[in-house]
Amino acid sequence: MAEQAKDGVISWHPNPRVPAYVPPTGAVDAHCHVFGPASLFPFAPERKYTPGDASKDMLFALRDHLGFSRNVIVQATCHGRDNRALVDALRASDARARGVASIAPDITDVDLQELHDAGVRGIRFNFVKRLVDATPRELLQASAARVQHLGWHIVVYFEAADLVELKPFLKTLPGIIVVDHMGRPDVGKPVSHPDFQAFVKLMGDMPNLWTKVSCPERLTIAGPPYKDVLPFQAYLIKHFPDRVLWGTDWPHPNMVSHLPDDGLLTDLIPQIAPTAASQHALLVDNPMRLYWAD
Ligand code: 0GY
Repeated sequence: MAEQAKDGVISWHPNPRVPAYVPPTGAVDAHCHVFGPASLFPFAPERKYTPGDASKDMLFALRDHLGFSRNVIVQATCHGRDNRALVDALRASDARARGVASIAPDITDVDLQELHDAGVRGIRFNFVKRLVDATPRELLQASAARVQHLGWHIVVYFEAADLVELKPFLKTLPGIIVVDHMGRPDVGKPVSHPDFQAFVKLMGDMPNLWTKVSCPERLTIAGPPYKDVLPFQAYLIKHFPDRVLWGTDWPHPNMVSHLPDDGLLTDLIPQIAPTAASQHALLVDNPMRLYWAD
């Protein structure tokens, strides 16, 4: 099994290659995380896994190594609703990182504004059962309502099997909604399969729905270089060029099948976004619109 909640797993490649592909100037890695250090920012008591520390300095060094300019750091479930490690990284980034936080609906306006000032521009709802216990939908809707005045968006992470059940809920959410990792399609079935096409149809029906064409390393059955996932990424980029984001997912929490090489992941970009225009939209225009509009 490629993913499971396990403790102390270091899932990042120790020596990612320098990509041959050079991202456009200003490129954004729009899905990555920081973990700890646990001595300063302890993991949440309710977490389902305890990763190794993955510091902001390591993340920023990887950004430079891969040829990116900016990061979007996404709150992971192991830190629960304690966004201190995220805020610490954002404040140290010299405005080159923005964040997606996890909040409780009763967060104060002062705390929300503090997150905004640090660079948070969205909140994340996680529905993956191995990662979190369920939160009542009314509380999520209340959280969504709390962040509208700040112009934030909502990131959702779910398994493909849960799309049908989640669809009515997604339609109640205000503003832009970003679906992590293409809604986690089963890449053992073709792009034309009704399951993936149901996600495509939802993208067509909801002009406020975006997605991250990320995580081939999680979705693959074949393994690197992830040839079985590329058609899904390419399809979404082709059909929704102005509503797609790309990210490394460093430090790849819960990956146990192999250590993903972030240089390889970067080198796959021209295979999923074959033109300079589509690469620029994916890596610069779209994330800048969502995270650096101000
Ligand atoms: C990801 C994927 C995973 C972890 C989390 O919040 C999290 O803990 O999202 C995963 O295990 O699939 O996007 O980082």
